[in-house]
Amino acid sequence: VVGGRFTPIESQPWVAAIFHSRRLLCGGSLISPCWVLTASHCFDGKQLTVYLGKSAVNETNASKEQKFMVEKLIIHPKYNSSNYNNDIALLKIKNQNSECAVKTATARTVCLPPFQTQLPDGFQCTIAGYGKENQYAWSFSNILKEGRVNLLSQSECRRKDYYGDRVTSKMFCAAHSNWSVDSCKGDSGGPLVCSIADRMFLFGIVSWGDGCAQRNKPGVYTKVTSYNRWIARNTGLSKYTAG
Ligand code: 4AZ
Repeated sequence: VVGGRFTPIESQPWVAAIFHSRRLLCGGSLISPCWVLTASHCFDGKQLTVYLGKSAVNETNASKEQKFMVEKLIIHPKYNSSNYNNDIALLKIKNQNSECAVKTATARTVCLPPFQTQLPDGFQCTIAGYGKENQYAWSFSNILKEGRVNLLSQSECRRKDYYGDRVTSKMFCAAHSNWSVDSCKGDSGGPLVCSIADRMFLFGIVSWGDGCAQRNKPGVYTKVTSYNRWIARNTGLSKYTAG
């Protein structure tokens, strides 16, 4: 995350850190005890480890974190790796005792918004992740960060000087009013959450953008409200879950 601030995992306890070997690969969000929602473009079928409750990437706090392997990886069948359309994937997680996540102060589920819920343009939401703190950084952030961004209208984001028709109806854009806050490399797969009536709902999955925190180049997010039925069908969860 560019801009924003460091945050304890307790503030974003649905955040999952997805590792390949010892390296951070992507973020994700816990949507039920056994399921993490993330981005398709993160994967090429390697062996993955998922952590919940991680405030710092290179520190292990056994009393706070939970470690899982991936029992099942479901990439959206219409994922298009050339334009990142349908950039959404589900990970079924289990630990060494074949158990799913346990709700604690550092790990809990996030709500899925009802199908096709539309928030107003300009609505303020929060992104979180362990990704780069600026576009040119050599490494990811060690500490989890969060930042506030505002939802942009589809028409603004499809302007020629923004992204034109690279932004599909299954994507939306979000940015800070002065372009100082954005998701960045390493945040992919992680959450954009919006608070409604004091509940946090997962509206977006960090997907792509031209660089990070660049003028007229907002972050682009997978529109989670287009996928309720796909998520329900593949997880057996009802249409949406309450955290
Ligand atoms: C990336 O490379 C990436 N500024 C993620 C998010 C954004 C740009 C790039 C949005 O994973």
